[in-house]
Amino acid sequence: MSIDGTATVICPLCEATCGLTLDHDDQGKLRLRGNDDDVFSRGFICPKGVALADLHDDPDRLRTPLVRRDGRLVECTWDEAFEAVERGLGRVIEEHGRHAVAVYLGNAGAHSLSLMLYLRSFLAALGSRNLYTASSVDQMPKQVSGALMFGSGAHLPVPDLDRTDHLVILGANPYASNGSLMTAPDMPGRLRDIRRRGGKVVVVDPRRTQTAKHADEHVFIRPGTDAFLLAAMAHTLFDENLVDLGRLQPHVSGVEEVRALVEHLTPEAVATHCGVDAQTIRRMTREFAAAPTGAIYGRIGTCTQEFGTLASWLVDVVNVLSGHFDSPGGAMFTLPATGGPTTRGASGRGKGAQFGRWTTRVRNLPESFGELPVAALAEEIDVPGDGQIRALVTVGGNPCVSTPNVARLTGALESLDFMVSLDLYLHETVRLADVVLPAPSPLEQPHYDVLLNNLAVRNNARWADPAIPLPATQLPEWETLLRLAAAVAPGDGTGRVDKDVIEQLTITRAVELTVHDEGSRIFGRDREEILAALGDTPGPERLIDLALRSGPYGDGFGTNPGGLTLQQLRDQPNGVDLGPLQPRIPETLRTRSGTIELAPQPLLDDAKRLRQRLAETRGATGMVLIGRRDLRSNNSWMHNIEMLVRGKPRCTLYVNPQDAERLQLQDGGQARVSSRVGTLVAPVEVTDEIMPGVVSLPHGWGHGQPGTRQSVAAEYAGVNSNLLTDETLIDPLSGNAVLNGIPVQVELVETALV
Ligand SMILES: Nc1nc2c(c(=O)[nH]1)N[C@H]1C(S)=C(S)[C@@H](COP(=O)(O)OP(=O)(O)OC[C@H]3O[C@@H](n4cnc5c(=O)[nH]c(N)nc54)[C@H](O)[C@@H]3O)O[C@H]1N2
Ligand SMILES: Nc1nc2c(c(=O)[nH]1)N[C@H]1C(S)=C(S)[C@@H](COP(=O)(O)OP(=O)(O)OC[C@H]3O[C@@H](n4cnc5c(=O)[nH]c(N)nc54)[C@H](O)[C@@H]3O)O[C@H]1N2
Ligand code: SF4
Ligand SMILES: [Mo]
Repeated sequence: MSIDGTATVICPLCEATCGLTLDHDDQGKLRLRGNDDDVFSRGFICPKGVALADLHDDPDRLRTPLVRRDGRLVECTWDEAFEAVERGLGRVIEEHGRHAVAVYLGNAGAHSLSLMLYLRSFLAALGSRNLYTASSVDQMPKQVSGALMFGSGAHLPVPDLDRTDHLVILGANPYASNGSLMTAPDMPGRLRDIRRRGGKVVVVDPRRTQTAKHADEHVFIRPGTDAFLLAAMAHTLFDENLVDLGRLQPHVSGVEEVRALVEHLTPEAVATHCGVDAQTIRRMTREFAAAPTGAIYGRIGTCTQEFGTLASWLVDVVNVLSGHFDSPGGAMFTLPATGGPTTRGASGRGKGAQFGRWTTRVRNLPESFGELPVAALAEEIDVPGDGQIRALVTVGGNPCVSTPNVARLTGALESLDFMVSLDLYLHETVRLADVVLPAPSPLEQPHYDVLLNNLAVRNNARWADPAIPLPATQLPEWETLLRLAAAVAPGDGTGRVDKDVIEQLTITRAVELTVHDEGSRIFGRDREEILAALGDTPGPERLIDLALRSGPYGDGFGTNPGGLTLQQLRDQPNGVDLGPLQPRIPETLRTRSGTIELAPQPLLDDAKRLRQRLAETRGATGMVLIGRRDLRSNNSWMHNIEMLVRGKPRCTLYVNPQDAERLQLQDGGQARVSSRVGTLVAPVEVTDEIMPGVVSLPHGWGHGQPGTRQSVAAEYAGVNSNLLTDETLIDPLSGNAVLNGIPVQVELVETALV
């Protein structure tokens, strides 16, 4: 496929949202480079961004729908595929009801514009409570704590990276991940700049990561103990009279409750448990409080653990108590151009958060933000009884690789009556489907980062049209979702619902919600006037146009001339910079009290577990497993691209030299790792990067299974670390899976001499 001249692209692979350019090299091959003129990323690119061309050209990538006939997946037409979906899901709905059809939305749901805007049309048509997403193996704890403290699950403070003097990073490795819940292209450069301007970067992690190696200080911590460390930091702030709410004083409630809670969680009380000495905790706290500006930032390591919501909450408690919140250089809220839950509704007050409106069938785990914990998906399928899930639709995800206890989940999926997958590849999960629908290559999709721009460290708006035209044989993903919606919609008794009717409903409903939203620029305007202004072209464009024009910087459909419109972004393909983050308290708060609720009751209740755990833990504990990420992979995918996977094997077990000696493990040898749920064998890499008592294995591997079509990935298969993670271990408030700090046994595998 060829393109004319140069196109701009926004990379949808990770959260950094880099602006790229696409053209051809001298040999006529597609070539991606960093876009030096991009207002946000200024030319940054990583190896995965370059590989978007290889992804596009990958012969293994799905390009036609597949349907299962006589046990085998064979090519079919789109019409045949949707007919099979209608029959298959229709039968399950008829026999077992709508809740018997579950949906798993994977990580692509946070990156693909079509998925962000149109999955909800499908979900509305389906009407099932069984929605599962990658959020519950990721950031759900942060969303729950954000909702309890500030009012919505989108209230996720981000460090004001470019102005901070002191950044404390817990459980994140942005040198590999390029940042998460903190959208910032070129994390290494931005971290370097903090130090160049005389600031300090501290990393708290059970592993001395690349990020730690480039920081001023690295502190080892026992996995799963961040909440204890943070509580002790809060204690120190009270104890040493360092609490200073500053400008936020009138907007914060619950300070005394927090003081009482952390009274006994002294640095001395938690030191052994955390593996961090009390003096270090006190010094870290003093330095943080004394810094002119600062932010504590926690990510995967603080979320995907037993005390995930408590740790996520305490990150912001310490930020608020030390006066480093909602001010330049501190933890701040983005003001996204397309608006969202942090801008919608009346200013400064809202309904707060509500959880547990329904629960899972087997374990009674509560819903959060309309979804259920994916750690419960397998049992919802394989435990017989009323309300059992009988069909599954997976979209942009690979739960048979990415979620806890994949062996059980795989068995459960094999037992389903029907399964549909919408994805780029025929991978470990998709191979189990009865109908497979191909998504277009990222270069064939339009892009606007609706979700990640909520978390950007600088306000900006950037749009990219598809760089490469969609082949005639392919459907845009939003249209696939509309057709899926049509296939399951209840209808009005007169026959089939048409996808165009659902599209019309989608845009009409979006306009209706916006003209009824007090926080929007078009509050009270005439619905028909706005619909007419948006035009007749279906698809994501007019939904984005609506969001931009009615959003905080929008043209208000005429009331704010010169304000943002989609056309304006099309005219400025390098994006529009909307300036540094601005203080947003109290305007953005949506709690019932209209304050930052520093001590929500569910968190105070859950915090009892901290005291219990300290009382229980005596002395040495066994080995625990944690994960890691690598710059050249993207969770379970991008492993089918030779230039990203070749070289030294990366799916290895990191073992500290002390443990290696004790267990007689050798670098390059093999170890058997076992947990409550499974066993695997992995190659050993002995390194003092990892702290004693902890081993690390990356997630996302374990390829080459029968029925998959990823020939390169099969050669670099690796092992699946989620054979070891345990679906019964969850963070109770959020239902988030525990993926770090898994108790394991590690032993030598004698390799026979050949
Ligand atoms: N042990 C352990 N397990 C983990 C983690 C961990 O740290 N440790 N991390 C967890 C986290 S944070 C996450 S987010 C999950 C991610 O786990 P998943 O939800 O499984 O997501 P990915 O592995 O990123 O897979 C994304 C899939 O989407 C497809 N895709 C890409 N773009 C598109 C598109 O535009 N449309 C469609 N339809 N499909 C597309 C890709 O081909 C790929 O198959 O893994 C979790 N699992
Ligand atoms: N190249 C690349 N980039 C990615 C991804 C990818 O797979 N590859 N995935 C994307 C996704 S979906 C996400 S969610 C983000 C995640 O972005 P990050 O949060 O930066 O993810 P990781 O690199 O896994 O870093 C997690 C760190 O937590 C540490 N850790 C483990 N347990 C604990 C603990 O109990 N306490 C503390 N303090 N630390 C702990 C680990 O050692 C590791 O260094 O990355 C995104 N970007
Ligand atoms: S850092 Fe992320 S967004 Fe930027 S090029 Fe790499 S994968 Fe793409
Ligand atoms: Mo994630």
